Amino acid sequence: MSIRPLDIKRVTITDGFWSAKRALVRKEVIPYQWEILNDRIPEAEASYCMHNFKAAAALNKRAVEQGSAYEAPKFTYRGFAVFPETREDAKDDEFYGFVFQDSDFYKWIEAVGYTLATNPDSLLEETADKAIDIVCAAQLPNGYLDTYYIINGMDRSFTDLRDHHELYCLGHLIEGAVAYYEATGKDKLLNAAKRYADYVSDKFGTEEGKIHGYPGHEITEMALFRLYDLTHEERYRKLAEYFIDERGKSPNYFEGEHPDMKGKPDYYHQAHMPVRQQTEAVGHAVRAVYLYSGMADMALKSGDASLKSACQKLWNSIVNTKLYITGGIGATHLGESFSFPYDLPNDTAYSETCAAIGLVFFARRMLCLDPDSKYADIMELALYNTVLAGMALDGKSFFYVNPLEVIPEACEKDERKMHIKPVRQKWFGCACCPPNITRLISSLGQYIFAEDQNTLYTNLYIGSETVKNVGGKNVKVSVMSGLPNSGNVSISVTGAAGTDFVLALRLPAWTAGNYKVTGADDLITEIRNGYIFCSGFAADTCICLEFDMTAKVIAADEKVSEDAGKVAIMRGPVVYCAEEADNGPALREIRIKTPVNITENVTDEFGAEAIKLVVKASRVKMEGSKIPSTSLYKTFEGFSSEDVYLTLIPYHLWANRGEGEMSVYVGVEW
Ligand code: FUB
Ligand code: ZN
Repeated sequence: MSIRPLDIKRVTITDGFWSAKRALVRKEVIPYQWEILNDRIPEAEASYCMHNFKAAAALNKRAVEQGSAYEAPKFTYRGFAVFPETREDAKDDEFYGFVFQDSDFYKWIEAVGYTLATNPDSLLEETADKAIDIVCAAQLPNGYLDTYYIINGMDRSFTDLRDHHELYCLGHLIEGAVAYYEATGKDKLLNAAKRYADYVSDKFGTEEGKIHGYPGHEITEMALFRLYDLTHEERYRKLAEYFIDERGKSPNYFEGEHPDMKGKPDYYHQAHMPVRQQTEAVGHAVRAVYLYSGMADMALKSGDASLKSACQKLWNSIVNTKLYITGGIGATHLGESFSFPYDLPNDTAYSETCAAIGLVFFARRMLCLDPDSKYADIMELALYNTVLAGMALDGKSFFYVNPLEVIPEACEKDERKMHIKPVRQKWFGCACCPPNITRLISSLGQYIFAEDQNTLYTNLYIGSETVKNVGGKNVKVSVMSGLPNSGNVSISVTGAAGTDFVLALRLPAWTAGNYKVTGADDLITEIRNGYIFCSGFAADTCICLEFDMTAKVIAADEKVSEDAGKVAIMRGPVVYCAEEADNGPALREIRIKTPVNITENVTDEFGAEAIKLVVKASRVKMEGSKIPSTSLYKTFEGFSSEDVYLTLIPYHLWANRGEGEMSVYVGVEW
């Protein structure tokens, strides 16, 4: 049995918390990112994204004026990422940025699509249409569209699938084009995406004479399934399946391009073995969860049990051994990768924002493949913590890396921590994360509910409304939610009387079974797979759920050595952290007193109502004599301790009050 997400046009979000975030994305983030893509924010790193499309379009145009198809120069390798000294040094006809710079526009237009789907805006649409004209003008007559090779030389196109992201850019182009088409009905970008996908489908496959490779950075797989869903054109589904089935075959395709890889298992690209045999999440974390999302899509469409089983094992590998409490994944900056099981360092954590977003994609697909609330729990965890932490409250600066412990001086001076920024950045040369957050928040409507023929699943308790047709009758469901501050949720169901409508209400794992349901007495209820299934609606009904939001003290598994002797605090799905702004420096000295007594304080310090937590703690110092008195070491003679109150704030709000120490895990008194 499987379920499916709802089209975002069917979901109206009315939520207090999320509506404000979505309005921010619409009014501030999307316009800001458009300025960035056009290099019009001098104090932010330059993007060159639109510059590249314009450069490629100009080359194309010139060729047409000369009556010939554009012939790219012979390929010159200029580097994986090339930036001019200054913006003024940028040449009109050169490519700048990372090889995958095109994808930043594709993510942006995807976010614009979702936004227009729910909030029509003629000015934004006009800007987007003009941008699409530029992008389409860059496409070669044969359908190829990747400005890196169009500008630098087509003769090397598809010769470095491992690193050069042409198929990744196709994936993002498809995602953006489909979202824009579904919102506006305009198919110019969609046709460009289809033409590029057709070009790729002619070139790749198992047949003789075709390239037997697959994307070095996954996403194309899930994007092609999406294109198939829209167009029902078999070749897109086949190409996606081919990419998934081909990965990991021996010899590794990438060895042909990079002979130094011979004989080395290719964990980084998840190409170390065929995907159905993979059981441990390994390699580059974003690549991994994008692949697993594509695999789950394929399992959903094909009913392939071995693929479903691989997805479940990979899911378990992540959730049971490689997941930060914040919903972040990818512990090490070395290769932006998963580390070995239980290796979850706090102060060198990578936990890329894109990886948490990819985990949300994977979770939603797993939920559809294997309807169980455990997937929604993780989706919610990633959303309320790492994903939200990725963006500042004003929507104009971002985290790429999401550590769980920060000492600002260490980020500057310790080479092992230089990937960590103690404050959000206005943009990045490699800017994968900011527009990824934008597209996720603007598509939130896809994550709240899911359905099968008669059942509507509520997966995230986000205030919203939808209508489901059951046996020809429209059933309206409205959710009002106090999350993340309060656990009170009410769900009104109208029009269900006399239908076979079933409402499946998720029971979040964080309640640990402490919840109350009222208003469902006249219904037939059954608890299964982490949901209460309510049926037998005889009249309009309002069901109230009261989820226990008492803050909980959480300890990591003993195998996580980094967290030994420490605890973290969660309230509902929200993870808390201590900041220097509330507690002063040297957070390492603080020990929470047991039994832990937590007080909640409402604050509006962060622009909207939030809950701060306060716990009794002590600042513990080791006492002893130093000889000489300046010595780094002393003879240990015992502890001195001072009673303090430790204040904690939601992790997603950290670093909005300037630079300072932060820690999710805090020592606890034994
Ligand atoms: O390679 C494209 C994107 O850039 C990846 O997903 C991120 O991890 C960053 O490396
Ligand atoms: Zn990223």
